[in-house]
Parts: sequence; C-alpha cells; structure tokens
Amino acid sequence: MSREKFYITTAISYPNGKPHIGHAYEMIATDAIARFQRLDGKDVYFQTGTDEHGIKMFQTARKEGIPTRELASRNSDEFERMAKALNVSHDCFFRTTEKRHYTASQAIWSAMAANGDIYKGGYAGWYSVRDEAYYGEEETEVREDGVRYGPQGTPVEWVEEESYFFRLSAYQEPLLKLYDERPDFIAPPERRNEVMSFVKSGLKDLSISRTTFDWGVPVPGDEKHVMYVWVDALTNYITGVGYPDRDAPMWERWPADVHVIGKDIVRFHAIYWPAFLMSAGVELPKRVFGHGFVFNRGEKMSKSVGNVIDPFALAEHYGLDQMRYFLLRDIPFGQDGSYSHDAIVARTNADLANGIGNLAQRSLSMIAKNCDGKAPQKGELAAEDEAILAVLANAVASSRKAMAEQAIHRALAEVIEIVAEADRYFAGQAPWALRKTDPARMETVLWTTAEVVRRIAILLQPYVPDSAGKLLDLLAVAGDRRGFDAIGEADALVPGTPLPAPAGVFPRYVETTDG
Ligand code: ME8
Repeated sequence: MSREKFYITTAISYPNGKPHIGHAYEMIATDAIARFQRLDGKDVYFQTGTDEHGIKMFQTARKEGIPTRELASRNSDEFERMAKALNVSHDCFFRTTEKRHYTASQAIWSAMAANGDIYKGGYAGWYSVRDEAYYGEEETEVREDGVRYGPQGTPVEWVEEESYFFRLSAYQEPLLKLYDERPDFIAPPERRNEVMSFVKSGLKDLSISRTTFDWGVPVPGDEKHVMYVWVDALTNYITGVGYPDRDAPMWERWPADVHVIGKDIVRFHAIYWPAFLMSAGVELPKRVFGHGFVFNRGEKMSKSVGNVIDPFALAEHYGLDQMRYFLLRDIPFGQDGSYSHDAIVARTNADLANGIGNLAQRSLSMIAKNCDGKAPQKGELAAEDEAILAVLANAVASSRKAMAEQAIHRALAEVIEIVAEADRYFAGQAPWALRKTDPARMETVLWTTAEVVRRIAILLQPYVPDSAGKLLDLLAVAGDRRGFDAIGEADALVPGTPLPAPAGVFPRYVETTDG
C-alpha cells in the first residue's frame, strides 16, 4: 500500500545576511511538523532553501564589493549549515540560482502569458527595496523624519520603469471564492481575515518584471527584463517537485500540504501565489500557515539595533533540544513570542531537566540497581498502572488532531502534561518503599514507569529528536520501532531485555557567575 504523501515547505530565506533566530524558528517549527508526519507513517517531503535573486541581494553585494553570486553562495551555505546545526530533517535545500529553477520560472511565466494574464506597461509607484514591493500612495505615510514609509514600516522611493504586469485584478473574485470555499486555505484565522479584507478592498495588477538590474531570471522573449523576485521565489515550491515536467514522478507530491511562512509574507502566499497558479493552470497548495514573529525580550530584532541573536550560539549555549523545546512549547504557533534568557532557563529546567529527564533518570537508575540492569518483570497491572498507560494510548490521536491544524504548542503541551501525571503515579506508588515489602510489585511499577517513558519519548521525537532518541536508546528500543505505530502494547517494553547503563539526557541549566 502506498503511504499517504505529505509535502511541507518553509519560506526560502534571503541570503543577504546571516540567518537569525526568526529563520531558525521557522525551520524548527516546520521540522517538528515534518517529523511528526513521518513518525505518523506519512511519506514526507520537506523543502527549505534560499531566495537568491532581487534587488536587495544585488544592492547588498554592491555595498560589500563582491559579485552577487558570491554573496548568495556564501550566505546560502550559512543557512544550509544552520539547518544541519538545528537537526532539521529537510529532504531538499533549494537554491533559486539552480538551473532547473530558471526553467521552471520561465515555464510558469509562459503559462501565465499564454493564459492572457501578462501584459507590458509602464510603472510608476512607491517602491520598498526591503519588501521588494510597490505600494499605493494611500498605503504609505511621510513620518517626522521626512521619509516616506510603506505599510511594513520600511522606507519607500518613487520608481518609474517599463514593466510587465500580471492581471491580478482579474483574480479578485476567484480568490474570494477560494477563501470562501476552502476556509482552511489560510491559517490561523486572523491571517485569513486580514487577507480577505485586503482582497475585498480591491486588487490592482502587479508589476512582475524589473529593468533596473539584471540579477534575476530573464523574462522569456524579452531579456532586458528580469522577473520580479517574488515570481521566481514562489515558484520554488513547484520547481522542487519537478515543474514543468508534470509527468515526473516527483510531481505526485504536488499540491503541497502546507507552506509554513511568517506573517509578513502571507499576502504573497495567499494572494499572489494562488493567482499565479490559477493562471498557469496548476493546482493550488492545500494551506498557507502564517506563524508569528520571535522578538528578543519583546523587541523586534534588527541588525541596526544590534540585538540579532545568533542561532548557532543559542543552540550551543542552552543545548539544541532545549532551544527547540523552548521555541515550540513557549510560543503558541501562529502568535508572536519573545525570547529571554530567564524564560528559556525556567522553561527547560522545569519541563525537561526536572520533568521528563528526572522521571527517566530516577526510574532507570532504580531499574539498573534493583533489576540487574534488565527491563523489569511485569506482574499483573493494578488499576493505577492501567490508568497511566491509558492516558498515553490516547495521546497520539490527540496530538494528531492538534498537528492537523499546526497547533504544535498544543500537541507538545499535551505530551508534557502527561509527564506530570506520570510523576504523580511514580511518587504515589513509591517503588523505593516496595523494594523490601513487595519486590514483585516494585518491578511492576518500574516496568510501568519505564513503559510510560518509552511512550513519552516516542511522542517527543518531533520536538527534541536527539534527546528523545537517547531516551529510546536507554530503553533498548529498536530503530524501526520508534514510529507512532509502535506506541501500543504490541511494542511494549519486554521484561528481561538488557538495558544500557542509564545516563542523564536533559541536563539542568546551571547559572554561572560570569553569565
Ligand atoms: O521573506 N520571527 O525571506 P526572509 C519569525 N525570501 N520569523 C521571521 C522573523 C522573525 N523575527 N524574521 C523573518 C523572505 N522571519 C522571502 C520569502 S518565500 C517564497 C520567499 C521569517 O529571509 C519570514 O516571515 O526575509 C519568512 O517566512 C522567513 O523568515 C524568511 O524571511
């Protein structure tokens, strides 16, 4: 039987600088979803990468006095290195400077043109270099500093150029129909509302080519123009699965199940992208999820403010899984969140070191000492044992429900709440007291606890893959019995199985005097 396919993407980042915590956050969150679906038996394809064209790249390279391609490659390598450092399980790291991507971008352009949606005109308007977008006069404002700003708070300048246009205005009604018929197309709901009211207020045709620089995909048949970067950027999602060759085996992966992106680029993904695809006659993705922004102690990070957090340093300092755990557990996915030293220490010490780490450590070291280093014997289960195991039997279904709507924080919180119940169970059964009075019962309690740890570790893999894997190693769980299908009784810990010597998996963060 062929497995259900699941295609997930992150945005592709601009490699005009080094990756920051916002990029790391998006990769980690998308990775958690991808890992979850894989563990749930799906045939997952996960694509991330870099968006290397556009005027911003061109200008940054000029400022640094290096060729644009060199800037793109140097920083793109940093993004790829970050994906590895964050233990991201992507299947493809995509670069828009790849040759196949030129073919695909020109193909979608030609398909839109063949459909009568592209025409040549002149453009004059307020242009933001940062956003790579033109804005209507009414969307801009002149502030006290005398500078005119666009709706995203970036400076805009008046630009006039010959340009190709995409007939976006013709897609106003089809888009509104799409949002109505498929209420799940944009999530979370507040993002959907924003997009709908924007589209209802009227769509203007979109300028989709540039002549003022040449760093981009040439427009087919008119090489004086390069494509507006968003045309080729969005196309990465289909290039990656074989477009324009719709007979390619990879093409079966389209449509994507979810494009995970930040809230600042929802407009591009929920308006332009479906309009381009409708025009080109390509099926639409199933969902666009706009996550929130990560702020440093409530402030937006920026290079000029100097509070950009280096994600490599963060992972190194707190531990990668600690960092992943904090971001996924603390920030409701879809909302903004903020990071601080105190918050990450408090959260990871409480939930990981003192929570699951402590439960595993205490039960496994008792087993090592009292059960000859083997999985304990399982006597008849008492009602309390059955009760705690039953909580876990239902956990997959519940996580699955949360993950179907990308509520990563909820799926994770539910698993972690079970640790507290397991702690109460362990304290209540007090196996240390049973050691003398009823050693057989002690073994059953230890078996139950170890089995609970096994199930929790299976469920924690999407979020803290390395540490959860170590817990499963400590329980001698085979590599191919770690999926969600192995959570039940059929795969339960076999009494008498030799276990490796226990080791701490979630170290406690200890403050040092030098910070
Ligand atoms: O927008 N917190 O690239 P990008 C959370 N190339 N997410 C953040 C963030 C923050 N502080 N800052 C940025 C682009 N992001 C385009 C995308 S897709 C076809 C083209 C997110 O490098 C941002 O919302 O500016 C986006 O999803 C991703 O990081 C890349 O941002």
